[in-house]
Amino acid sequence: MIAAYDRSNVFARILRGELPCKKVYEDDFVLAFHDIAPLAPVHVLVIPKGEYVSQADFGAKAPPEMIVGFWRAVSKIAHDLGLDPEGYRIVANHGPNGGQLVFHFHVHIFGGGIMGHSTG
Ligand code: IU
Repeated sequence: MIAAYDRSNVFARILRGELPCKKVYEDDFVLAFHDIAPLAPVHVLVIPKGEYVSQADFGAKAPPEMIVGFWRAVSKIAHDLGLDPEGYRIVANHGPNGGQLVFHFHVHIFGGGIMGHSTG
């Protein structure tokens, strides 16, 4: 069961500047920062600047310019991190069964090594 957006979630607090992060990139649409517990040599989280619980919520409710801006930023960040030539993985966990722990939509960028094919 995915609850309504909770403004006290940790990524909302990072967006409001109430908690620190190791920032990688920011523009009008997104904030990107290093994951606090990296699962790959490069593990960056990209979050939209808006109140979206999950990828489904984001797709359903975000204005088209936000959706385009978000995904272009994901590509730019991966490129700027130098991940393009060898490749990388993007993951969005949706809901409890998907392993989502923080209920502010985010994409994981994993890179810097060969990713396995396990679903975890
Ligand atoms: P998930 O897709 O919701 O499971 O991913 C949440 C991620 O947020 C996970 O990889 C955590 O290590 C990460 N994270 C973080 O970077 N900073 C925090 O303060 C917290 C979680 I709480």
